[in-house]
Amino acid sequence: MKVLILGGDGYLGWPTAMSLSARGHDVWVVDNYLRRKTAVETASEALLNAPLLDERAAIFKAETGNGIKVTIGDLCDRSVLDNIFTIFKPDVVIHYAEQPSAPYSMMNYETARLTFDNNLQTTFNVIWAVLQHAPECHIIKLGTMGEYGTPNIDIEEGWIDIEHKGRSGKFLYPRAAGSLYHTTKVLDTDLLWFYVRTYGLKVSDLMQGPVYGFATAETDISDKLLPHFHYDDIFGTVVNRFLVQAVAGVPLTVYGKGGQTRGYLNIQDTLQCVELAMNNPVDAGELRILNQFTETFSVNELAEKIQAVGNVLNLNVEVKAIENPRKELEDHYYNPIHSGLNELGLKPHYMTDQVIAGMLNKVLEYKDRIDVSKILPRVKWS
Ligand code: USQ
Repeated sequence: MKVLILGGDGYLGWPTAMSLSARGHDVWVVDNYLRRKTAVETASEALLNAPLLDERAAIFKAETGNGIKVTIGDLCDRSVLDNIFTIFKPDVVIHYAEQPSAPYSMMNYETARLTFDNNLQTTFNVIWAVLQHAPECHIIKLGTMGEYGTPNIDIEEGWIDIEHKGRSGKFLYPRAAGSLYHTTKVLDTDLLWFYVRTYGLKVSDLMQGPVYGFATAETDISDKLLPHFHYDDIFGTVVNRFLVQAVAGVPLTVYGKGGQTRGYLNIQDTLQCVELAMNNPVDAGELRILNQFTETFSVNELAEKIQAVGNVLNLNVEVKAIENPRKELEDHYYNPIHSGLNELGLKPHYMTDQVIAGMLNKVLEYKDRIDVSKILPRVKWS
């Protein structure tokens, strides 16, 4: 297939590009290096210095013979997508091109505005590029489990049947996001749903939980092909942060009571899920929503797991609850359904002790690059 990946420099975009290119697809990536720029501006540089896209694509080509086309451009500028769609006419577009950090979106007016403008404008331009140049193209959009929040009822896969005053209907599951970033994903879903039901677009919206890890089949070739790996309070997600904290000798930063429960997945499973969605396209006029995670943990459970494995590796890991910088429930019901991707054939890579040990050992190779001043939370929700 002809696959266009938006946000191809990112934590997930780059591994997806390599994986699909290695499987023989014709892959084109676009990125404007927004993440690299915002990371420098907020003193949140990643653990590993990933080379720029052209260099990574050249290394990948030299090592495997598989090509990845690269365009550096801002998807808020409509002409970037117009030009690529005119030449390439993709069968599928995988849309990761969003500002993905909840804390970044909550820093101040400028970061909130950038998150809002970038995420909505990019999704809007993707919709219009598909409408005007390739209406058969399947849009695979990365959403987030955070769109649903933590309601006191089971979370369905995107849709809910409601009976009301003797009548019934199917509706988008109620959303209650906990940050402006997560709210932009709610707005994306509504925008896509409008264009799906009105113009017959084909969309898969993947509600992803926090992803962890860095190893994929292709990253074994060279460490220069590893994705960005953030451990700072702004772009690092909880598992990756705890791994680095364990190695650095910093007590694991459990926010508040630590009962916050989320659905997690290994980076290898993101690649699988996206490929499964791609190989099983939806019909015209369908918005398919899939909850994308493989297992749920509370923050306390994650801390205990990483502490236990870290101590086997003689890391003397401590865990310390600190004041929660966010506004979120710290003790709540959480039962999200996630059968859709399993039915499509997902074979999960679970967070076993062996997997945790493998990740800790990789971080240990880069221990001297850890800057502990990037670890404690700098952004508060109020
Ligand atoms: N947390 C801690 N300690 C830390 C960091 C986080 O206790 O040092 C807690 C948070 O308070 C939260 C949970 O861990 O309750 C998850 O936080 P996170 O930073 O790992 O994830 P989050 O900000 O929710 O966002 C991440 C990605 C985002 C994705 C989302 C999926 O950055 O792009 O959409 O995970 S989800 O969380 O299911 O919405």
